[in-house]
Formats: sequence, structure tokens, C-alpha cells
Amino acid sequence: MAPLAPRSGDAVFANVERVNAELFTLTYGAIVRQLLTDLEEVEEVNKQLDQMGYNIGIRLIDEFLAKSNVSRCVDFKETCDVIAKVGFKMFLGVTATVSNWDAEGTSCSIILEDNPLVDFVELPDTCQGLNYCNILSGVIRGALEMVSMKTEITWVRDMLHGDDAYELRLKLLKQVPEEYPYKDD
Ligand code: MYR
Repeated sequence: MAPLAPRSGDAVFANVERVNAELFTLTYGAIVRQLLTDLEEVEEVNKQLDQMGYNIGIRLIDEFLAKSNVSRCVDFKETCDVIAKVGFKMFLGVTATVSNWDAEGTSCSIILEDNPLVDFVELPDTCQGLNYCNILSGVIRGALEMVSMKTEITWVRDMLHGDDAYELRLKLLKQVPEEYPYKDD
């Protein structure tokens, strides 16, 4: 039998991270499954996941701004780059790409090729209308609302439904200018 050798701190840490990621993925799957049982209608589950994400997003923005050192973005384009490159990395451990901008610079796609939420997931035929990852669109919508951007976010592509990537379409509906409580004279 091979002698027991102590594993390096890095190896232990990587293992703990992997187990945490798996636990997170499985827990999310259990939540979706429970919602399907309780709510029965796939559309209701989509709404509930979006709302849960929104509730997370309005809180998560503080942690994001505190930890990321990101300063105010000059426009929606920069904000979307920050979400794809910094936000996804910080909270999901993956990066995404931004593309398909419209001429006005108010709509774009965020494309994910790697999505840890869906490891181990296969949807049955009864769930064809399910937006399994709707929590993510809710998180982004909630986070952006806290920095004065009202958005509409929809899934355009979903690998669980046979597409070749995950694509979220972000549309900026309204940007509320921030008001300061006092004037500089
Ligand atoms: C600003 O102009 O104030 C900066 C705005 C940055 C918004 C970043 C929102 C991060 C949302 C993270 C989403 C993660 C999804 C897993």
C-alpha cells in the first residue's frame, strides 16, 4: 500500500472549492426541482427563479462593488463588460463574452460557454419551456437596478434546450440619473 502523503495546501483548497461548487450546483438543482413540484407550471417556476435572482442581485451588488474595486462605468457598454468579465468570474468562476450590440448601444448579448449551474442537469420533455438558469437573469436585473439601470433580460440560447451556448439578451430600458442630496455652489 502506498504510504499516506500529506497533500499540499493548494490541492486541499482546490478540492474544497470543487466540492463547494458541486454542492452549490446540486442545491440549485434541488431548488428548481422543488419549485416544479410546488408550482406545477413551468412559467410560474421561471417567474419565481427570476424573482429569487432579483432578490439576490439587489444585495449582491454591494459585495460586488466592495470586492471588485470597479468604479463607476461610463456607459452601458462598460457595465456589460464588467458583468461578463468581473461579475461572472467573481460569483460563478467563469467569464462570458459580450457581443451583438445594437446601434444605440442599449442592447447586447452576454454569451456563456461554460455554465456551472447546469452540471449534471438534463431536462425532461415536460420542461421544454423552463428557463433553468433564470436566477442569473434575475441577479443581473436586480444588481443593475441598484446602480440606476432598469433592464429587461431574456434567454436567447440555452444549451439545455439544444443550443450551442447560453446567451442572455440585455436591454437597457431606462437609466435613472443619480441625484445628490445637496448642490455644489
Ligand atoms: C457602476 O457603474 O456603478 C458599476 C456597475 C457594475 C455593475 C455590475 C453588476 C454585477 C452583477 C454580477 C452578476 C453576476 C452574475 C452571476
